[in-house]
Amino acid sequence: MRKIEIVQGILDANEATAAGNRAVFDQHRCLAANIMSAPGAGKTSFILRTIERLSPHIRIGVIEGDVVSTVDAEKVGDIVSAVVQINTKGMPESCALVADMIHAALKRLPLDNLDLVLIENVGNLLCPAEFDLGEHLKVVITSTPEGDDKPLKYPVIFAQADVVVINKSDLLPYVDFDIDKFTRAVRNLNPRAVFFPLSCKTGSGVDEWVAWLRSQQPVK
Ligand SMILES: Nc1nc2c(ncn2[C@@H]2O[C@H](COP(=O)(O)OP(=O)(O)O)[C@@H](O)[C@H]2O)c(=O)[nH]1
Ligand SMILES: [Mg+2]
Repeated sequence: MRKIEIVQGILDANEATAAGNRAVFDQHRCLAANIMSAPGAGKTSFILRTIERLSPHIRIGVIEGDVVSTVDAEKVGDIVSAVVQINTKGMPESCALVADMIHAALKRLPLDNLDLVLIENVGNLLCPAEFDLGEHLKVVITSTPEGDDKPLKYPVIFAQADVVVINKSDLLPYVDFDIDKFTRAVRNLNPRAVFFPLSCKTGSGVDEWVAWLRSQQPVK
């Protein structure tokens, strides 16, 4: 009983900080997207493609979460200047970003001059589902080589998603991934998610995602 109270306390504190973060994003009319997936599904590639299509018309900042290393932040830093790296190793929650980390990162981003903040969460389909960061959009990426059963194994994250990206569509001829089966499994958990099958490698399908994202942008 006591343990449950403690866990609930952590989640309540996270909710409060997340609400504060959301208020800061709203105040700056800045759209925030939390990008989640298993390691290697294509979060960094997706962020790079999105920046490539929207910048400089949409001014983009990036928060890069990783357990260790600055590899992704360096890649993103080549094409965008507002990048903050968070390494979660040694922090109380190392398997996901939490609202406190975003609160600290926001102080280091020029929010007055940004329209969109993309947050790359730690590669994991379990922990990130537990922590609201104060984002407006939860984007869950699955990639075709992972198989089409992931919504059955990790229902919480798919149930929360506003956007489900099916990445690596270029590999569909080579892997067993049934898009209809996958879509049905997500729909059973979540009737409102928007789907974008695409390939960050070839760029196919990226325009549809970017057009939708632009439609979500608050007017400055
Ligand atoms: N074939 C193919 N490979 C991709 C695609 N998107 C990403 N990759 C590759 O998948 C690997 C992991 O991508 P990355 O963006 O680092 O994934 P992350 O760990 O989720 O950030 C890299 O080798 C990418 O080049 C895609 O659409 N098709
Ligand atoms: Mg990455």
